Amino acid sequence: MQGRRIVILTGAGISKESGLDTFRDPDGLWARVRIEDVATPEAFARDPGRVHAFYNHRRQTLLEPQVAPNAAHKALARLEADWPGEVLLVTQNIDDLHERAGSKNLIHIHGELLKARCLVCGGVSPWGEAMTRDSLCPLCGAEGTLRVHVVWFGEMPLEMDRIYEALGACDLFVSIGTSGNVYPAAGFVAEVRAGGQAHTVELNLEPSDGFTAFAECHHGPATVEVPAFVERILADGW
Ligand code: BJW
Repeated sequence: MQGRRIVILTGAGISKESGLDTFRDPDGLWARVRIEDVATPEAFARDPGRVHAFYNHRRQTLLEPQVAPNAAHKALARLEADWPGEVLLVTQNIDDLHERAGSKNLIHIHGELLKARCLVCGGVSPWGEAMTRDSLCPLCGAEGTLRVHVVWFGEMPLEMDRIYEALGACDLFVSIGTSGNVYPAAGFVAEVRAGGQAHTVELNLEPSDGFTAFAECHHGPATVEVPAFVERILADGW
């Protein structure tokens, strides 16, 4: 197993047991707010106050003391530390629970809740407080030009070249806690399979929309399935 490369994709389901909402479960965020009102560039242009309020609330929740990495986040950090090859973690999540668990080789394909981006200078800065229409850019000083550093529908996800390169070269692809509704992430398993070499695994509470594309599936809570899977991979490979 020396040198074999692993790519892991995570979604909102991995952070559910840490106290953060998913999107498309019956109690998820999209059951309470409309995507068109909070998660598109058009929504932000129309009503920035509403979009700021949506992300301010989620940032406040993320920073509550009881929200912490769970056993699944920690198992993936252990995999990266102990695996004798590259492990790339690609998360759709904008929370920082993978970093807090100790993951280092990590791409936030949909951005980060604890960062702000300035629409004037383009700079990205750490941001841990409420954002308003009057907030000042810490880098250029402009007023009212900040937005949360996340990727909305219709925008280009981040670091796609690096991700597709890793997908094309990996030996194992594991998808965890994602419903498989949102592209391009939902298409990663097909990309890997087109290469023909890698083993593909889904770990999710229930079968995702694209579960038939995976060679192996385990359905149950992430805090159970992910540590068990990591244990097995570190002991026996796949
Ligand atoms: C558990 C669990 C537990 C629960 N244990 N599991 C038509 C066809 C194809 C594509 C398109 C199309 N029309 C438009 C598009 C493109 C569009 C898209 O995909 N739309 C679809 C709705 C069809 N995509 C885009 O616009 C993207 N950009 C783009 O495509 O650019 C062009 C491009 C071209 C070529 C190459 C590359 C790019 C941008 C998408 C941006 C998504 N943004 C959001 C919100 C912003 C961030 C935020 O506010 O947090 O990102 S939407 C939301 O969905 C969020 C998530 O990251 C994303 C994925 O959700 P996720 O993580 O899968 O969560 P859920 O809730 O859906 O699923 C949770 C799962 O966990 C469930 O299965 C549960 O069962 C499970 N679960 N508890 C384990 N305890």
